Amino acid sequence: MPKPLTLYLAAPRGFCAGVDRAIKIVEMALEKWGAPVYVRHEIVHNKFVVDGLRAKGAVFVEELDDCPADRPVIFSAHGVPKSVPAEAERRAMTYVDATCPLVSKVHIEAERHFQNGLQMVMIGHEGHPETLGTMGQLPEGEVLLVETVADVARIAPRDPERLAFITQTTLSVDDTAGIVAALKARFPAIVGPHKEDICYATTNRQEAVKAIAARIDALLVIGAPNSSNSKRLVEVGRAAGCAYAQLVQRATDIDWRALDGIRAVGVTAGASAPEVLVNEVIDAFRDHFDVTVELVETARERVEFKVPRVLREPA
Ligand code: 2E4
Ligand code: SF4
Repeated sequence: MPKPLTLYLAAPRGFCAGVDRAIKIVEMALEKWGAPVYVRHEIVHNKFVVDGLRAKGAVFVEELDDCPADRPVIFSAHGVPKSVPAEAERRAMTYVDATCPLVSKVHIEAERHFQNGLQMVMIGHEGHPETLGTMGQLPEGEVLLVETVADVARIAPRDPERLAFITQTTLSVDDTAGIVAALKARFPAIVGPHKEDICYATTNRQEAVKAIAARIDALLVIGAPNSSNSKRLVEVGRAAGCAYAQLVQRATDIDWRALDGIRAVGVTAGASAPEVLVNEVIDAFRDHFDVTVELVETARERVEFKVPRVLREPA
């Protein structure tokens, strides 16, 4: 007899409005221009999504240099440095920017502070495409990157009185609050957003994990190892007291021996993870346990973003 297990399913989870839009952009570009359509960087950080679009004729590359000038190219949801569209224009390429509007909002913020003569501190993860894209909105040296509270003590701004901060959209809400507090303590004149630039989807997915953390013996986050927002959900689960919290790309990644004897499991998915993989994981649990699914919904999301006009017009 399989043992009883309560599976707490977090909501919201999975695709956000920016991911929905980015995937739609690639699909609509393929319909409009036919294959191949080039995509600079994984459109979103999910192998399943990328493989699906590749099968329809999308070609994923890391740099614009790897794209021929006579085929359309799409920039990923994470955003690109200003040099990328500039180079596409120089080469007279057709391009569509799938940067999430909430990432673009941060780009505009950075530009505005720069125009006002402020140097920027960005809270983000070094090397992440969103961080590279946001820092790349301003000239070299205008954005100082901090990843931790300890980094705040290390930076050497030009003028501590003329500083602003911006953040990556997918950070841990709680860790970021600590970094913002350290910035304000060291640079009382620093200006910034009301709290940070973490988006609604990141915030809501972390809140949902916190709501289930106390009830579960294990947490599985469906998402890719390069997905920042998904990795943050694992950390949030651990910080909220769930000792066993793991990132899994799909059901085959689940370590069933580690889950032996559990009575309650939490399941969520990062903003780039499709719901089919959530269903696959739930079905896998049904093969091992007598499962009761309980939905734990902490927010309802109604955000939708339009695709760029060029894709809404006939070819
Ligand atoms: C763009 C901005 O940034 P992250 O690594 O979490 O990206 P991922 O593709 O996993 O999620 C979608 C996304 C895209 C989130 N923020
Ligand atoms: Fe946009 Fe937030 Fe989704 Fe990122 S996680 S794509 S910022 S809505």
